Amino acid sequence: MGRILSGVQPTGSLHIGNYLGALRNWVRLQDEHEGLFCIVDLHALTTHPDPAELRAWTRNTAAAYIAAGIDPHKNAIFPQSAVTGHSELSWLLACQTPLGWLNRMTQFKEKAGKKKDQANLGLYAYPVLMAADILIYKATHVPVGEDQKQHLELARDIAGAFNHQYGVNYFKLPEPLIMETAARIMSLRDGTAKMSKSDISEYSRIHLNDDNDTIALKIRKAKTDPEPIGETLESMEERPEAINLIGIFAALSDKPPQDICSQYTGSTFAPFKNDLAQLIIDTIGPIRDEMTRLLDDPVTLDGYMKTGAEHARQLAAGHMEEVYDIMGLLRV
Ligand code: AQP
Repeated sequence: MGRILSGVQPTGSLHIGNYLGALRNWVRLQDEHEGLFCIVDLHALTTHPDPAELRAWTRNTAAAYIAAGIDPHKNAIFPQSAVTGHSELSWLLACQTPLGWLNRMTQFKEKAGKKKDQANLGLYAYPVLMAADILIYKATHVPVGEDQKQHLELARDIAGAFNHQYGVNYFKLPEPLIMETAARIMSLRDGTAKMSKSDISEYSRIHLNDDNDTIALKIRKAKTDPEPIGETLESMEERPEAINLIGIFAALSDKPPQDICSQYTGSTFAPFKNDLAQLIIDTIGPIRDEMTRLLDDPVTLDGYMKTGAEHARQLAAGHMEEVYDIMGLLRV
């Protein structure tokens, strides 16, 4: 049985992009893998969250994992910062990582934008911490979306550099699990931009805790064009917003996008949007209700995270001792 590691940043309320691109796929993987699902609060610090909000979003993210179907009795669900080894290993791995490798990371370039000199070191070193997240548990597989592929590649390179530097075969290279069912969901306001927690427009995304009226309103307001739905996806190539809505419909109904296109060919967006809103409500509604139930009982929710953290700490501690030993750090 392989061991998988993945996480989401507690930087806001999770959206259907996080659900369709990550959470839903983790749920599908949990039967055949040992799962470690962290709430990556250390990564979130790169965005300087308000402390009270960070705590609240951490609980909210844990509740979303469980409500989406990740079984806390079978998988470890925990805040990344609860296992101090993540930060420790990150430093040890940073010392094996040439700057040139980090300079190639496109996500840093995108997130830092033109103000590169003002970006913090944490944002730059983000992929090293991600490598530590994976390697500290010797995870065999990492479910990744398109956007994280480059970071996983770097984690493999760092593991290889460590092995080479110390003449060991300690870290096995983690394999990407490219999920066929993982969908990349774009903003409801701009079909060329990823749906994101940090987008300033609330109307760009559907949160997992949106109520039914809000979901219906956001879908009604989602940007489209006056043209009817085309016969094929290719015929709609220049219409990213239309393609995105069809993609969301397809992902939620577990069908190929072309099937949805064929089903609605010639239709205007109004009836399509009604059906899409209903489909989202049917999927998200039960998750939202379960999240509310979990958040109303923080003692139980924190208890799940405590148990998850204890298991993760145990795994991590053994590996850290081995790493310290390999590197010649004297343990007194
Ligand atoms: N729009 C998306 N479509 C598909 N998958 C997505 N993911 C995020 N957005 C989409 C997947 O969710 C996981 C965790 O993401 P994250 O929150 O740790 O970081 P992110 O990718 O930066 O997500 P956001 O929403 O854009 O957050 P902010 O705005 O805080 O940066 C990943 O597996 C990711 O692929």
